[in-house]
Amino acid sequence: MIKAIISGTGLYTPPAIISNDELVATFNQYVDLHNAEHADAIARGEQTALEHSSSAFIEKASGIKRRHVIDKEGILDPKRMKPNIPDRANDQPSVQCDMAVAACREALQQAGKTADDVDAVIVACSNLQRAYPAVSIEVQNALGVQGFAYDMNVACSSATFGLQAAVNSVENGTARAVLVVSPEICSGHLNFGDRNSHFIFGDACTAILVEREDAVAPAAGFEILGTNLKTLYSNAIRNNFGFLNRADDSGIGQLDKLFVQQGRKVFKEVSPLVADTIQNHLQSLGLTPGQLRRMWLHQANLSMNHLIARRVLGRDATEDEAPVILDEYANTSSAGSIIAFHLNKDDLVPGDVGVICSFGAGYSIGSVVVRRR
Ligand code: CO8
Repeated sequence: MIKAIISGTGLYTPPAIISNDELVATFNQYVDLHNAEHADAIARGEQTALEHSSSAFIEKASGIKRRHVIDKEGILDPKRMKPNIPDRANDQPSVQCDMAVAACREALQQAGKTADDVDAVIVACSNLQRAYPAVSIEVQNALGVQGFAYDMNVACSSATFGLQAAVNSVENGTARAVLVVSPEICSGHLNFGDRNSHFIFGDACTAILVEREDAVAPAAGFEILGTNLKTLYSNAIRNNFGFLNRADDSGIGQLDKLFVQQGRKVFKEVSPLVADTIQNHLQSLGLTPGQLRRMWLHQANLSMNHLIARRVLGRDATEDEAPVILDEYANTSSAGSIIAFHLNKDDLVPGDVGVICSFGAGYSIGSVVVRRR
């Protein structure tokens, strides 16, 4: 049987950074403007005054300290509260394509490969900027990859689900190598006027090169021991933006459709599911949690990751065992666990076993167990 190897990873980090203090200052200005504008209705009890946000709350509740974004000025304008990303002509590369190409080039370079060695590109992410032509085919064209490409979306689990698709293609011989790339522009779909969620997300793009074993030097990369995917329907995290919105005459369809969630419910329901999924996956591979050298977990909430790691290991994990990138990047949806892997994999020694695990909307959970070669 052909084995699949992760031979390279790449990361594109937008240079612009927004600190919690900067985000909160804008949010509070927005609140003051809003409350002043609706002062009469608030005084009559017809509207509720909006409340200020706080950096201390954000860091304590989530572990997030700052986030990288595609555009800072637009988000920090209290009268705008969204990134300013100008439309591009059809003959120009899209923003997601630019991010994807940068991340893919790093993954190829790390693996010592070129576009000629790759047969497929999967763009796997939470939000795609258009329906068609597929962003993945645009990326394929920009890189000069022959073969095929397709887009897929499983929210925060897009990259791990994409990894399973890549492993399948490599193992069944339909592709020698597959790039799985996740250009996440979460700021484009975040309600920066919602106190409960305005701080949650950031932007980034990751890429992973999956190759067949015989194309990779014996001591290079990570062998993929197994992938395990799980989904369970839930309305607790939703994004109702869609092509049918304009077909609704009630007015509801025309409202801006942005990310919404019941954060506490998600926390409580998803954490045990994730721990069980990892444990069951390890067991099915004949491994025990004690053999895990590292967990590259989805980066949504620090306490959630502590809880999951504790449930899996039966004790608290050190930061070396469960690295955190959430403080710097915030939640970058499907890119999060891959950023953690990309930045914290080179110190592992041959034989070390780790798990890349994503979780999020759907609900969706993806577990990928790897072993350093
Ligand atoms: N500043 C100050 N106080 C605040 C703020 C704020 N910004 N926000 C809330 N509070 C207050 C509340 O009013 C509440 O006050 P009180 O106790 O008086 O009622 C108190 O703080 C506690 O509020 P919560 O219970 O809401 O706070 P939590 O401790 O639960 O923390 C979190 C909120 C951080 C959101 C937390 O619940 C969490 O992280 N949960 C996990 C969520 C998660 O993992 N979600 C995954 C979603 S991502 C995904 O899968 C799809 C992504 C697709 C990408 C989309 C791009 C946009």
